[in-house]
Amino acid sequence: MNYFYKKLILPLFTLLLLCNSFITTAQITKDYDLWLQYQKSSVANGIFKNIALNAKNETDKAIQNELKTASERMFQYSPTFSNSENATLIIKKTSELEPTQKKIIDKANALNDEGFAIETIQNKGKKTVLITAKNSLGLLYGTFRLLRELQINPSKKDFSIADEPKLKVRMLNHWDNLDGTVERGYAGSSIWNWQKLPDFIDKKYIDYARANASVGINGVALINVNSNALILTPQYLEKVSALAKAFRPYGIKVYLTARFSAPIEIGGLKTADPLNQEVQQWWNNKVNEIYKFIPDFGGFLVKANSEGQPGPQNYGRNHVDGANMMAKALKPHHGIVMWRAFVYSETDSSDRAKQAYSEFVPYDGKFEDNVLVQVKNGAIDFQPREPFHPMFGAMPKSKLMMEYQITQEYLGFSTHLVFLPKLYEEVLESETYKQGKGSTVAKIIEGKPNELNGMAGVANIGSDLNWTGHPFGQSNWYGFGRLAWNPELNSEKIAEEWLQQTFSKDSNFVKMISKIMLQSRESVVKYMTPLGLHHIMATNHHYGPGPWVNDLARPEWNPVYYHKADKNGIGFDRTATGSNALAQYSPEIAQYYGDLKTCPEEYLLWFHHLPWDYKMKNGKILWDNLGIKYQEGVNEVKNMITIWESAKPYVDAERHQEVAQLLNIQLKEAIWWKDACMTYFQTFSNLPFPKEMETPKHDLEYYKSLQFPFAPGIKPHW
Ligand code: GCV
Repeated sequence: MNYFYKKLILPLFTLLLLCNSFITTAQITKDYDLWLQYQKSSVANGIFKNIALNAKNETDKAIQNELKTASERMFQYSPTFSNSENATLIIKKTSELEPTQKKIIDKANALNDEGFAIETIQNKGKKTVLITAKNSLGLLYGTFRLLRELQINPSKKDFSIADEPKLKVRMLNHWDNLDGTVERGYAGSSIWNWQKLPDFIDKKYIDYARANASVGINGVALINVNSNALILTPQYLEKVSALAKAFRPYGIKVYLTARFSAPIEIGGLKTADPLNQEVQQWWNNKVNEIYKFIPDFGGFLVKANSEGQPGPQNYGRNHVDGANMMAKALKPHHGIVMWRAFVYSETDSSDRAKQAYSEFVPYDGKFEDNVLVQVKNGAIDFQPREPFHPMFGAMPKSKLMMEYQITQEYLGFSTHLVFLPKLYEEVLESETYKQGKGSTVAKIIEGKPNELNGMAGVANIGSDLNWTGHPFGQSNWYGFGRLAWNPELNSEKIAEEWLQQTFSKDSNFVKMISKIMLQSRESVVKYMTPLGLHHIMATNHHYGPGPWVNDLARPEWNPVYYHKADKNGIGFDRTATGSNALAQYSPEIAQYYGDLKTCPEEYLLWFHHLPWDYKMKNGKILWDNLGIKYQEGVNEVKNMITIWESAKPYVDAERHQEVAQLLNIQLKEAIWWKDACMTYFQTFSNLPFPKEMETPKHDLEYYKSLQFPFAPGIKPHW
């Protein structure tokens, strides 16, 4: 027995254990590697055999490392880096190329500083791929582009690409707190380990930088806009400087959120009044100190006089006074200020959707030229669907940058599969008509040639092994980066290329799964806030439905403020008979949304208050349509589950199972949303549920009784 055990059972058991740990490690790697999987290719490609790259700086070395990893994983050989005449791939700045390459030199030199060209050329009679750019960062972006092309088509040999970013500032805003929690974070805790910094540089920081650079993200605001002045003290600046050093080879600049009251809190001053000379001097000194720690520091991101944060209005001053004070301190160092326009006031009783416009538009043209006014995509707050923010196009003499949310605060946290580039694209493509036809939101934020412009996304990244909580959350990080590089990109293309790099190049798979990704945003709108409903989420944590909430201190914190349901009907009248928020848009848009004949059903209850029996285009009444939409949302999630099931042969078992489990949670929650909202609204409509809708399992009291004091994303209490 002992012999049998030693010779047979033990080795078998060990083998099993090993296999198991191998699977687990492989799984961790796949989840962790994001879209930089560099999957083993079945075709041979010698493109990386002999690379002419003269690595002179840290960015060049980052290029080398990336190519080595990619080549070994995809084609199972290590590249040789030399300047040999037999190069299979040449990576050189335009200034280093022979004049015989004039055509491609001119092509690359015509691009902006971060642009690059990739061309297949004849070199000593042989086909050779050349990546060229004005500087190392352009070469890095060119390398990542080549790697993307090869991940999608490993046998590709002919290239003729020239590309450059349309926006200068392409950044992630982390809402990470110094205690390691993440406001509206659903993927674990913060990835910044402040306690171990500056001495411990986690490999994760480098992989984070690689992922960002691969899609062109070039800036990171490290901590929450609800800021803590401590981040500006030398103790923390030393830590920030270590992160900046780790990110620098990848072209990523570090930005900090600046708490407006910092001169008082950490500076010992009695005031933070922006017109006070001592305060201005304090910021000048502070900025000089920051640049000593971080010579390429990007600048400040500021949330002021918003949701209780301090700001210039505390001293009877305005946003221009506050922003320009910081801008003046940063200007000598080429730093910028991103001043957020997310404001709504407890003393302003007008429609919350109008307040940011009213507060900011009068100051058009008054901001310093290194100030970007950072505007959320819609006027309320990152809802599943909002019309574009009326500030876009309304401040032609100022620079406006876009703020999107990548983390899914109002879109099912990290448990729902929702492909957000579809939402981003819808906003970017919106016509503002502010500067005539064709002045889309994308064109507005692109601004005038060579001027400062940008896009920010509130990160969905955390300490989870897969970074984003949901494997498909990675596509939102990826897609945000791609659109920040080029706001005119198409979301379908983004979905496809992400799937090809992250999961499988199989065309059946890509067709099937890109379809569910592209439909997923509409589904979440249908099962949460159909027909233009908005902000009816539960209080504070925003997890699940709470349309009944009506007892919060400020009126605009209550969902009842937004849906205005009563026995006569539902919806927010923002036409001239109501809040007239429509007047903030161009006359074309005001007319389009204001007229019930043209207003798209998606925005019906955003702009109109309508009776329950209002006849809609399909001949059915509003109440029935509401139920039908909720049900459609639920049905579409069921369909996602079926399609994902049939994708099993194309996806590794672990990630397949992960997504399958999450989709089941999504279905449960979609049903919860439908049932809770329809049961509540029925108390006003007094009408039976439409026959198309599955009957709720519980009564309203049950849905109202559900409490989630420990839902993630809010300040923890123990
Ligand atoms: C960081 C919403 C969120 C807050 C967030 C705020 C903002 O209100 O719920 O968590 O605060 O937006 O964008 O400043």
